[in-house]
Amino acid sequence: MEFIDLRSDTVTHPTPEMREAMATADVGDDVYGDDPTVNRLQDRAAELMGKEAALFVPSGTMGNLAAMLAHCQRGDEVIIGNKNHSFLFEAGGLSALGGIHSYQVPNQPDGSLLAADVEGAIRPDDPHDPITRLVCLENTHNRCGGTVQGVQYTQDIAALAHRHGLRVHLDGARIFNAAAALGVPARNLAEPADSVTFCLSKALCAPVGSLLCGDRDFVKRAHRARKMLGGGMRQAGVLAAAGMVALEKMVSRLGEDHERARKLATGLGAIPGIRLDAGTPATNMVFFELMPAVKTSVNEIQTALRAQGILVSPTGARRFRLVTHYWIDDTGVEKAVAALAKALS
Ligand code: TLP
Repeated sequence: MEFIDLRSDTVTHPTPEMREAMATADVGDDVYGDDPTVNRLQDRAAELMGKEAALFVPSGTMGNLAAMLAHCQRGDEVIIGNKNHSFLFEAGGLSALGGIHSYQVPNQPDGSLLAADVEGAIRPDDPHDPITRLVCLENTHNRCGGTVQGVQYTQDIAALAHRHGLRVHLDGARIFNAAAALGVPARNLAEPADSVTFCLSKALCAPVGSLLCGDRDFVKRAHRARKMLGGGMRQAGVLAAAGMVALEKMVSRLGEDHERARKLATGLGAIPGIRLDAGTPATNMVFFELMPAVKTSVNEIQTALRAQGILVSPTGARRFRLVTHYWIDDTGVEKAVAALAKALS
């Protein structure tokens, strides 16, 4: 059975054009810096983010961790949203592998951090305290609903951090979705941050890979961190080739996913028992909750949908996140709405 897979935009298969590019890619040993396709991808990524340099890494998780290792020493502290992906879902790598302490401040419902919370979290120069080194932002903000942080917000938080001698890392796994929603170039969102990670393997359909971008010195340190984490790859040009197609062909169509997410939300919002999150969808994610009157559990709903060819995953005891992407068309949206209506009837 062909599934309509709404669990994430990470489930996207490479497009036929990507497979073709992968099959014919020029390759070399990237640990020697010899892979021409990886080098091209890194140059293009740096250009798109308005940074001096970029590093190809296997995953968003590794990109974020390599960034933290490059910015921080053991015992340093990062200020991070309590719903940020790096804090919630990256297996605690910053503490476990980096020896980095985290100071969590609350994400507001729109995913932003309050400037006052960030400022209040900065440690005094006191031997009792860890040294605050870094502020971590996320855009779009996954757990807060795929929400979008504006350019002004990013500039304001970065200016505050820089005033205090701190650096800023942006987890821009879906920065192109944020840019599409705002109608601005992604580099405007990346510019205020000292480093940015973005992913090729989410809404952009590449099978593997993320880019970590920043100035040359930063990327040199991140390169060592990547090696330490086992992320040095050899003929990675076969992956980078798909990444090039992702950047050249897939970025400009992200608005279609946002439009389908809106259609999906409209359909779901009309089903008795479903309460959409306020403002959803901001981009390609639709979040909703089951109303108290619904006695069917999220797991039962998941199973019932699977039997109808629809894959979803709960994000809480009563909550779901549905994500649109390249492989979800209008018929897929209609079928998903009909299947949920049936599961809840
Ligand atoms: N997000 C995934 C996973 O949590 C399963 C998803 O389905 O949304 N930053 C952000 C904002 C992310 O959403 C993710 C992945 C990552 C980092 C990590 O990227 P990977 O999975 O490539 O390590």
